[in-house]
Amino acid sequence: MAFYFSEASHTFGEYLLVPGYSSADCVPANVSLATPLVKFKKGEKPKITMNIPMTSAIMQAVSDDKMAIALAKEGGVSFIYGSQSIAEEAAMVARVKTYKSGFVNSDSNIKPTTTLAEILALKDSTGHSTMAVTEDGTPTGKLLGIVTSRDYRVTRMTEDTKAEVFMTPFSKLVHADAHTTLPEANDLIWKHKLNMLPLIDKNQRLRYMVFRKDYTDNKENELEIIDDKKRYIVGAGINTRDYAERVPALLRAGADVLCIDSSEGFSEWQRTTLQYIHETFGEDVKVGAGNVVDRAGFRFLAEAGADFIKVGIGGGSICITRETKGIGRGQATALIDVIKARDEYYEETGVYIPVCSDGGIVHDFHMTLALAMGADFMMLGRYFSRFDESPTDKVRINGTYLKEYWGEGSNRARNWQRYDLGGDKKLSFEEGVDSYVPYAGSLKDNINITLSKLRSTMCNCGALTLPNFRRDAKLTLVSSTSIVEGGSHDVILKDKFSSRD
Ligand code: RVP
Repeated sequence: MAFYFSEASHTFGEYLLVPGYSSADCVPANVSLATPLVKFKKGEKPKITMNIPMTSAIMQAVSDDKMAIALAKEGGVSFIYGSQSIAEEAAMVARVKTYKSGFVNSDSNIKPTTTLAEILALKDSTGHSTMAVTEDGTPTGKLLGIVTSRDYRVTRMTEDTKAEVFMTPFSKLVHADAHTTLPEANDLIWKHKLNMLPLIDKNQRLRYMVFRKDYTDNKENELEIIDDKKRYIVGAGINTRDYAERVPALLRAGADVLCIDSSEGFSEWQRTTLQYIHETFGEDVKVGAGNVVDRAGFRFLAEAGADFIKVGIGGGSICITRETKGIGRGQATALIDVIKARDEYYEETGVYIPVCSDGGIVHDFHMTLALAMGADFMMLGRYFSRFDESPTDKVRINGTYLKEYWGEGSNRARNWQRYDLGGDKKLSFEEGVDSYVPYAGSLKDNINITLSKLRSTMCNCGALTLPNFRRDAKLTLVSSTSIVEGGSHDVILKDKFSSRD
């Protein structure tokens, strides 16, 4: 006879936290959200610690190099999507690792012969008014001058006027050597009252631009996570088919951590992949695995050598696996079960394997509940897809700005490796949808709000660190009537679009 779990499976929305005692030092400013990304032995430190408990999903619509840089600046880690060629994925990783905060690679470049009409069109498409005039029009060509919107007057000049007529020529530019540090560049910007300082090499070729407007941004990333060479930390998704080629390419590009991206991880393919990577490249190469939804799945991946384990099947916002295949488990119940297994494993072996709650976060408080239930961090798709930094298009429909967001199991992504059960190399049926999400602005602004809610709730529960939060949290299941009581009720809302995030 089949096995039946004694308890129904629940989602985050069915739980609430009951506050605990808060002492006077229990204020949001004292809260640390530091959390391990990869496994470690009792008494030792993990190889990678994040400063916030957030990773961005291994998805085409979520995690590219731009997202990875923005999230690393705030203290979390992106996993670059693996459903692209090995060369393209490695190039994205390399772009994160070579990125220098505050040093911008010029994206608006023109030649001396570029006309005013072309300059105006370029400004419209990039949104940037500062343009480098280089000999060959490339971002690293010989710098001959700069054009900004202060150099031309559209009403007084004909559209065929060439840049060389009105640009600020190189002879009049304040510039600096390519090896200038950020503080030195900022000093020059202040001293000469510049908006932008070009950095050039010994052959006068443009290397970077440092902007005055970025000055505050460069100073504000207290939680950023960097490696020992001061480069941003980045993760990358892999699959259980082409790992022998993909993994070395990603490691060469500088990936700090890998994750097997699969809808269901309790499989021989995951064990083979983990063992191959650890035997070939050593235990120092860190690889997460998943997804699982119960104790048995956790034990299996722990014993196979996973460096962190992801929990969640069918709870993703774009995921239709439960409807299509009838597999999965309520995210909260799955997480609680796996957390018990993690703690048991730690007791037995002295090895702590971080657990990631992947998918199904709808409101900010769901993250707080996942952490209270014991998750070390979350992986989020929909949440990040709404921001400026996600790779997808922003579209305006009926006066509202939306961003596109599609599942890796949708026909659009065609990430068959994620659902691979050893058969044909194709997606036999869809397990994800193609959708829109409301556009929400910048990652930084949104994360700040989310994390301030999290810190505030932790203080209500008397916890200043995540380990203490999960140790002391008191959680209660709520009835459907008390869920109604939890929202505004029995009043007529003035603003029917009030946000509940
Ligand atoms: P969400 O944050 O709820 O949007 O969920 C994101 C998660 O959904 C991903 O991290 C992944 O585990 C899962 N996913 C991605 N694609 C699909 C699909 O097409 N079914 N599911």
